[in-house]
Amino acid sequence: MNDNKKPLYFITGNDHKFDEVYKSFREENINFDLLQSKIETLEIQANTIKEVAEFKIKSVKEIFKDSYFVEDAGFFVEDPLNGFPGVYSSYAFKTIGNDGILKMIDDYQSPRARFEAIIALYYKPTNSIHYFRGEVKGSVSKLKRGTAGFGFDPIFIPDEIPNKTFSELSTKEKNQISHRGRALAKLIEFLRTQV
Ligand code: ITT
Repeated sequence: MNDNKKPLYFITGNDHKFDEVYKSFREENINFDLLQSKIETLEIQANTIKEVAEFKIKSVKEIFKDSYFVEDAGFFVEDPLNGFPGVYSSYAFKTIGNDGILKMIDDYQSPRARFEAIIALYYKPTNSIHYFRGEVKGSVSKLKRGTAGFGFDPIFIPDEIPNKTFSELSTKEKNQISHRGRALAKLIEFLRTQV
């Protein structure tokens, strides 16, 4: 850790998420050192990912003396699944996985989906919570394609790069257009203005 930089903790048990955020972070010239924490947070079942993130960040308030953030994300198949799995993404991925989602969509002509991410930051200098949202819209591939990334990446085709799934992009390419990358850009902009 660079001594001149302040620690900033990203609390996540998901190493893929941390890796994506870390790669974006290290390209930015900001005065924070990003560290991963796998401390247990309380994860509630709620109607929006913002509520999940809000509960999570408040549940570890007394533990950190430095600033920290959590990030909650969801995969929403708007058409034809009316937003499923959304807030149930983690559970749906573990149980039915990408194959299960593809089976539910079946031969539907042009399925539409989006990823949404909410970063909740607990900023210690002012003892305040800040939220940063990111979204990416696209379609669902007929088959799983690609080997990079994680979760629903092999079946999501972003509108910005309509011939590739997220799993066929490098981390850098994914970060430029992804829900997480977009939320992170807003967090970084905020942190820049604070130092
Ligand atoms: P945390 O410890 O940070 O909570 P998590 O894996 O539980 O990690 P989320 O609840 O934020 O993460 O995400 C729910 C699920 O949504 C996750 O398990 C993935 O299956 C999926 N997901 C989230 N972001 C994704 C991405 O960028 N690409 C593909 N799938 C993603």
